[in-house]
Amino acid sequence: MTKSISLIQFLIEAKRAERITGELSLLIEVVARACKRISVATGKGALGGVLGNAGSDNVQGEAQKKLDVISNEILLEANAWGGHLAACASEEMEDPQPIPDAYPKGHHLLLFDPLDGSSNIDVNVSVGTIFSVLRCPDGVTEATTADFLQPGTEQVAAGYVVYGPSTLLVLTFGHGVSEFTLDREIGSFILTKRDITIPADTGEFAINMSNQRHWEAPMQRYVGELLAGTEGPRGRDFNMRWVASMVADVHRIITRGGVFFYPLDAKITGKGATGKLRLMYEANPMAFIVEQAGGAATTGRERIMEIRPTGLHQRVPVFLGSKNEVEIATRYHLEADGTRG
Ligand code: P6P
Repeated sequence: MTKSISLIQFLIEAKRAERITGELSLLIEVVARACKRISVATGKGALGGVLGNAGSDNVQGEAQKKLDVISNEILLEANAWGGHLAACASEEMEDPQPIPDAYPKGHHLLLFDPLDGSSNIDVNVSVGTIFSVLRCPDGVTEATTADFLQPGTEQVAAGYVVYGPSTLLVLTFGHGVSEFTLDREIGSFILTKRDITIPADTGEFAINMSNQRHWEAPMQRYVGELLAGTEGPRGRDFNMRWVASMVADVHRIITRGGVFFYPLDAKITGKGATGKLRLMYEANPMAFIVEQAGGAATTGRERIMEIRPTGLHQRVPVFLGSKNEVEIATRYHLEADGTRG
């Protein structure tokens, strides 16, 4: 039987190989430990008295689930005292939270969606935590929102934990993508896949079809061709999946390929918004992971990781997954804009 490698051993080896710093390896270990606690909380369901709404709204005016608030608190408390962070930012908090003065500050900024897909909690569908790590600008001890507004190419690590039939951590720090499975008997994340790659082609797409009548013309064209199957220009049939939990949909793509879309639509632009999903703690970390696995991630018009952020909770369209499909859908949008021959 091959010797199992725990997350902490994997991180120590990466530090020894100078692929990450000691501070970053501590940060990742602390986040993973916090996610073990979130896994326990979500796993209790009704027995834990943690289902339903918290009675408050997040910064986007969305009703917060009790587990949104609990998960956010778990991540903040776990990261407060280790000396690896200057500040945290979260979907659940309007402004960044600095590390308390009682504790030493580190050189990293941590952003997270503590419980993405939480609308699925009450119907027992997989949810997850998404996190992104940036360097705190040199000389900054009291990080402000402006210090977080770095493009996705500046990320030094990104990951997600999916709380499904098993609890899985998928992680990159720019040297490929690895998957760890939580062994509940020993309480450790154990390496179960390394150097994950996404096939360039796929026969499976993920999109919320109920928005079809609101999509832009190039999105109508692209999805119409997939639905036309063997009788259409693509000459093959496609399958569709939509969990409505980004972490679960992205993990399926990381595992077997596929392409995920949350495009602009008239409902979104009608509200004056620039997308549904958040750039800093959903799109950027997922884009980093997908690109490190050989996939692609655009807004339909530009590479997600090259966007220069203008706001901590900025929203963007997301096209990500199997490279060749992302490129076709993106090309249709650029052709429609007249910016690509
Ligand atoms: P819709 C969950 O609320 C989320 O932010 C993502 O996890 C998910 O992909 C998307 O929204 C689902 O949106 O409009 O299908 O409910």
